[in-house]
Amino acid sequence: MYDIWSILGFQHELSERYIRFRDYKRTEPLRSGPGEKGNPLYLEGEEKKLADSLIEKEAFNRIASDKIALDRSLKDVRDKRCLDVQYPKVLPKASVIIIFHNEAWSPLLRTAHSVVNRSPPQFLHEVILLDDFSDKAFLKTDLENYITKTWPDGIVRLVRTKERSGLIRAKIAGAKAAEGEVLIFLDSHCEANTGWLEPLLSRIHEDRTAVLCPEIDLIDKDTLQYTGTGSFSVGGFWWSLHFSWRPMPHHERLRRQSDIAPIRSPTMAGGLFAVDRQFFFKIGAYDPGMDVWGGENLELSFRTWMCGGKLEFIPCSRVGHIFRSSHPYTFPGNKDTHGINSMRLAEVWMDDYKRLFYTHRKDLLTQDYGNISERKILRERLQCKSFKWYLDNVYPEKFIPDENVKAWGMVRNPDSGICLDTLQKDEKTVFDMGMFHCQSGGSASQVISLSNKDQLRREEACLDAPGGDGSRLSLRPCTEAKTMEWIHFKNNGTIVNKLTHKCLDIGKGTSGGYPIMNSCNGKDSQKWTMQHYINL
Ligand code: LR7
Ligand code: MN
Repeated sequence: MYDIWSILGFQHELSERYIRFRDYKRTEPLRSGPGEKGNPLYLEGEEKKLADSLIEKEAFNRIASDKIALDRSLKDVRDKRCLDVQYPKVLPKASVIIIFHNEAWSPLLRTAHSVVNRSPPQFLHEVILLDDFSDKAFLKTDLENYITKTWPDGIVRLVRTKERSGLIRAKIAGAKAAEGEVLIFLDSHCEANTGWLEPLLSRIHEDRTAVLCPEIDLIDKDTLQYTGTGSFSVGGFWWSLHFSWRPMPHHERLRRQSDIAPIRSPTMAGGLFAVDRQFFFKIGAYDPGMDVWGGENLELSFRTWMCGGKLEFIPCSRVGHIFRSSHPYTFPGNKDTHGINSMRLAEVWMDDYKRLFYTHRKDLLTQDYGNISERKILRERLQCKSFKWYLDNVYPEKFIPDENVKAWGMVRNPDSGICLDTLQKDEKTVFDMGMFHCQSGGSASQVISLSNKDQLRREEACLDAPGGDGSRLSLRPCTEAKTMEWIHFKNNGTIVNKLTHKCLDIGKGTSGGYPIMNSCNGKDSQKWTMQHYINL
């Protein structure tokens, strides 16, 4: 339990600066204090009360965060094999762009400190704090003074937008202000961990078309505990155009030569990534017509793959992010910016597949998404590939509800006018299937496909019915189980489980009906139609 610098008698303050300019493989400062080594901080008494009273407004525990050193130490959570990797001595330099709007003091500055302290100085061109028109008083002169006092060498600089731009235009502004060869974007509540920078830069050095995400570790919003992600998931998407995490697919496991090799991913979460500056602008930066929050992450992901780049997660690069419970800032005009931004993305990049987005977001059809001609010209000019190419080559596991299926749409019992319905439950959990009045306008939670593999499924989950008479059906991750296979007889309307030979039926409870399994009896409650028949 010692580090070489304390043995040599350096004060920590001093030794950190010294090491910063000499040896970037420095050890973490040896300190004990709240939150050090990424440990959790539990508040008590009055402090806890105060923290609880603020949590709704701030969407994380600001009191705990404020008690933790702005340059706290972290545990090195990397795979041990990362320590043996030799990176080139000469690498392109990075501009790290931290965008923020009304961010709390301690997370913002902890992000900046973590970047400066854990980046080899020869590879760090600058850190840009890009203020998207915050109005909190402490983000004015107090912040300016803190920056000049703390980093007199000017490595950290503040750039402010002249109006509220939203995070997408703020990122464009940051990229324009940056001078480094490589751009690295971070949210304003992150902590870069040991060795985070070199693997990103060296991969870009190798391939200028690679857009790279660090592995995103978890900083707990209540205790600020830093926990390494162990999952090495990849990014996907829902047809509603929300980002999702999914397990690394089998073909990618096979392709990779080592457990610490880059992981190809169809999409990124959006906030934390590195990209060659020239390549970023070449493929169209971001769509400046997108407002406030949402959609730009999938837009950049699709565009990167379709226009000649690639998207990868880098296991040896680790950055933590505070996952907050809500957005602690306003949405001017109260617009559904995710929805409207996603329309722009669907219209420009998804070709015919935009139909599946609108199937899930019928409510948006009347919305005005503005002018997209510039983005269409961009796609034309870059000669980007089709969305079908993307699905076939980059995301072949993605289930397409109306392709390679026997039938799809609402599963309706004509007698009662009731349809199978997930009741909007989270498809990543296991739950009992529900039912509801059929929504003629279309509701995503009623869109079910009978696939060519005879599974009755939603996007990610399948109907499973192993039980006997009166048992309920569950929606759970699709497997090869026979209890997940079904035959739909169009002539008599029955939907029969292949293993149990029971029929889909309607049970009655105190709070309405729900689907159950029963011995087939020819009654009206066992007759079903599917909305669209393709091949049955
Ligand atoms: O108007 C705004 N202006 C801003 O500058 C609104 C926000 N911001 C800043 C804000 O201060 C923050 O630093 O933008 C950043 C992102 O906002 P968050 O933290 O509220 O977003 P998020 O973490 O909930 O959202 C994720 O999805 C967004 C979609 O638009 C962005 O891509 C975020 O960057 C992204 N964050 C991540 O991917 C972090 C890792 C999450 C995971 C997994
Ligand atoms: Mn964030």
